[in-house]
Amino acid sequence: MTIRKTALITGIKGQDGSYLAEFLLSKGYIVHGLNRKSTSTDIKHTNIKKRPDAYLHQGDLSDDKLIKTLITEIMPDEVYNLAAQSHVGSSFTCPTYTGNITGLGTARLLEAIHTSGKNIKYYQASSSEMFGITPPPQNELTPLHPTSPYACAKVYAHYLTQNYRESYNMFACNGILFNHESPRRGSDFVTRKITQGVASITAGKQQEITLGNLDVKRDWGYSPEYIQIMWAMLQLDKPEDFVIGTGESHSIQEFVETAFEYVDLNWENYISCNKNLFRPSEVNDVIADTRKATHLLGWKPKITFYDLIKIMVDADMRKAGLESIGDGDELLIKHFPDKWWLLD
Ligand code: F7E
Repeated sequence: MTIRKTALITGIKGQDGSYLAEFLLSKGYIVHGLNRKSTSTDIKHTNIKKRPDAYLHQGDLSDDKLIKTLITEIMPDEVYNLAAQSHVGSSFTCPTYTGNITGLGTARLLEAIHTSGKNIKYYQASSSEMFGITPPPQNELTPLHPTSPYACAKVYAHYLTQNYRESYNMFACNGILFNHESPRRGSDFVTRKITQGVASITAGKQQEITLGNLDVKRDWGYSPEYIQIMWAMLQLDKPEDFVIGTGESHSIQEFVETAFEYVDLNWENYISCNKNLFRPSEVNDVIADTRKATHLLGWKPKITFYDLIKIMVDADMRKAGLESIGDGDELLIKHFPDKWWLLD
């Protein structure tokens, strides 16, 4: 008889958390998820709720007692810490909340795992934002130079994860993930703001999209691919940190141009810029150097920048009550014939 594994996912209602839950359920895991009351993303997590092997717990990483109770009562085999105040722009206006959830929340989890006495494997959602102004390409050895309260909190959590690994021999890994998107991305992140806007403009429900800095560049990949590599890290013989990305960067303007081109519109007629949306300090360019992940985990992303935009625009076209263009859906079927997540 095979013994089923149990996982605890913090941030289960978020983009990555919901995909990861579906992925682990498809692998036969029992999944527990922590989600905060006010999660604002539009994820249909009913597919998780309805599953007999999935359990949702309400609360957040500020609650010491809850975290300890969850760990001691569930005694999971694997913990995926995906919860965070993850909006970089907002972290400038709520730095203490960001520090408490994104930084200290990690300390609460690691300590609860350490004192539980069980060998629980731990995945920490580290971020390319930690590299800040350090020029690309960035890998596991690149110096960190955070440029936002969010990134500072992530740096603390990143080093603490390494510290628990080294001090207590814990199986704890940092996945330094570069931007990864999907139709489940919250609409306050730039990619979804654009694809939702494009669909809404096509449907005649919106006139324009107001954005901030169009010149900055990001290394954007597809979330369902990234959550599988989180799991793969915890299946290794020894815990290590990995940079995960696509290895190429594109500007916000390129994203805008491509998304409008897909629906046959000229972006210049629909985009306005507002300086109030600029951040006090920026990460100008990031490009993942993923040689380590390619070598040890076989990391090779399938979805390109252009595919990602098609997938996201198609999903938002459907949500806006329009026919999707079609390429995006075809790409999903081609690359993921055994797709374990629901069509958004
Ligand atoms: O911004 C610029 C903005 O908010 C991307 C999070 O998942 O990835 C994400 O962080 C860029 C920034 O993502 C708007 O200034 C222009 O340079 O989509 P974003 P992010 O800040 O890169 C990392 C890896 C994480 O770890 C984070 O948790 O786009 N930008 N105009 C805009 N950004 C937003 N949000 N809205 C705009 O109107």
